[in-house]
Formats: sequence, structure tokens, C-alpha cells
Amino acid sequence: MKTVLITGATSGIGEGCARAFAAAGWRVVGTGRRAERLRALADELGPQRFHPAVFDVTDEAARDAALAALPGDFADIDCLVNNAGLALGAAPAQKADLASWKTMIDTNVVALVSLTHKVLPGLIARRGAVVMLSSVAATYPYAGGNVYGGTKAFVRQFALGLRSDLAGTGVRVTSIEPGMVETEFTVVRNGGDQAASDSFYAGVNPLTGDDIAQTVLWVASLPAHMNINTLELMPVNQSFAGFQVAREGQR
Ligand code: NDP
Ligand code: 8X3
Repeated sequence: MKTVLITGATSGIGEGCARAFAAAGWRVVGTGRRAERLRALADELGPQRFHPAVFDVTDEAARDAALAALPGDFADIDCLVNNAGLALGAAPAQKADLASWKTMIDTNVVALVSLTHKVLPGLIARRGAVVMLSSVAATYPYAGGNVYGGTKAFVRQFALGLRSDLAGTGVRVTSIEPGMVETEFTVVRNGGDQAASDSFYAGVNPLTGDDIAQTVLWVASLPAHMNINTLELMPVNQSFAGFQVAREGQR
């Protein structure tokens, strides 16, 4: 039986991944700050299947303590799903909050790199896998995406760089790059405004956390000789628009 460590399992894509991997017969270590949600998942999935690890990914001491306390059955990680992350705000750069920018970088980049560095020796020993949640925002800039898009571009390029460094180890690395997925993502982005999130997704028929979870599980369950490098996916109703043009004298 294999073990997966999923960061951000209290909501959305990570929560969907916890259920999907558990249903497929994996042992799941699910992390997040909201202990009650992890407890509920543990009750639902059972102690043989799910182990809750409560910590803030930006707190390395708390993370290390939680990982050191993993029960023997859950201690050997075969797959790391680097999912915890967030966007804060969608203001243009010149109006953005610097503290929010730093929180996104600390969470989406620094914590992800640090956890990957910690888990990598074990993944190499077990010829495991890393699946990173990047975003379409890594590739397609949009107004207000500034630092969030920058963090997700880092995640994608870090995943590809890892692929290169890990040549010959058997470790697989994938960057998953979704478009609009209706989770708590847009509520968080808008400071807890559920109505703003509802209107963002209204009529779109967006992807769901479970859609992405099934994709992550598929990637992690492929035969050992197959590596999905990058995987971009969107709801059918989301697609591309042209460039914007600012005309002088019309501002
Ligand atoms: P949610 O807001 O529903 O879930 C985010 C998860 O990240 C939660 O479990 C949250 O746990 C965890 N998290 C955030 N900050 C921290 C922290 N400091 N420490 C520990 N855990 C943290 O969003 P999604 O499920 O949509 O997002 C998951 C990933 O997918 C993110 O990386 C996001 O950028 C990416 N993504 C999302 C898309 C979307 O449209 N929704 C599209 C493309 C990519 P808790 O609050 O309990 O700590
Ligand atoms: C977020 C994707 O399309 O909502 O990563 O900006 S989108």
C-alpha cells in the first residue's frame, strides 16, 4: 500500500485528492491549519486510510514536528501532492497590498520548496512522485494576477527543473495547471466574500475540486515509466481572449 502526503487537504482540490486517493487504496496524510476539518476527514475515511497533520505550511518547525510524529504506517511518503496555496486579492500591482504578496510567496513558493526539499530523499529512495498545483495563471497573465501568477510560474518551472535534476532516479514530477475550479479559492482571494466567488463562477460550469483530484490520482497512478510533465485543463466555458491595448490620451 502506498502513502501520499497532500498539503491543503481541508478544502477544495486537496480535500478531493484525500478522498480520491483513499478510495483508490492509498494511505493519505492530509495537512492544513483547520484541525476540525482534518478530524472530520479522518472520521469519514478511517484511521487506517487517513492521518491528519495539522500545521501551517509556512511554519517549518510545526511542519517538522508533525512529520516526525507520523505513525509508522504513514511515515514513508511515496507521493507528495504540493497543493496548499492561495491567491490574496486581485488588485492591480500599483494598488496591491505588499503583505498579501509576501504571504502568497511564502505559502505558494517558499513553503512548497522547503517541503519538497525535506521529502525528496525519501521519494528518491522509493522511486516516488511529486505532483504540484500550478495554474493557467503561470502561462497566461491576467490583470490582477501579478504575484499570484508569478508564484504559479515558479511552481511550473520548479517542477520542470526537478524533472531534469531527478533524471535516472525514477522519481516522477508533474505540474498540474487548472483554470477555474470552484473551491474556496475565490472566497479566500476576496477576503471571505462568498457572493464575489458565486458571481465569479456563475454560469461558467467550472471545474470542481473532485475533477482535479481525479486528474492528480490518474497522474500518480500511471505506469512507472510514464511521466506527465505538465497538464493544463480548463472548463469548456473558459478560454483565451486577445491583448488589451491602452490608447494614449484616453485615460
Ligand atoms: P482552497 O482555498 O479551497 O484550498 C486551499 C488549501 O490550501 C486549504 O486546504 C488550505 O488549508 C491550504 N492552505 C492555504 N494556506 C495554507 C497555509 N499557510 N498552511 C497550510 N495550509 C494552507 O483552494 P483550492 O483547492 O482551489 O486550491 C488548491 C491549490 O490549487 C492552490 O495551490 C491553488 O493555487 C491551486 N489552483 C486553484 C485553482 C482554482 O481555480 N481554484 C486553479 C488553479 C490552481 P487551511 O486553510 O486549512 O490551512
Ligand atoms: C486560478 C485560476 O483561472 O481562477 O489559479 O485565475 S483562475
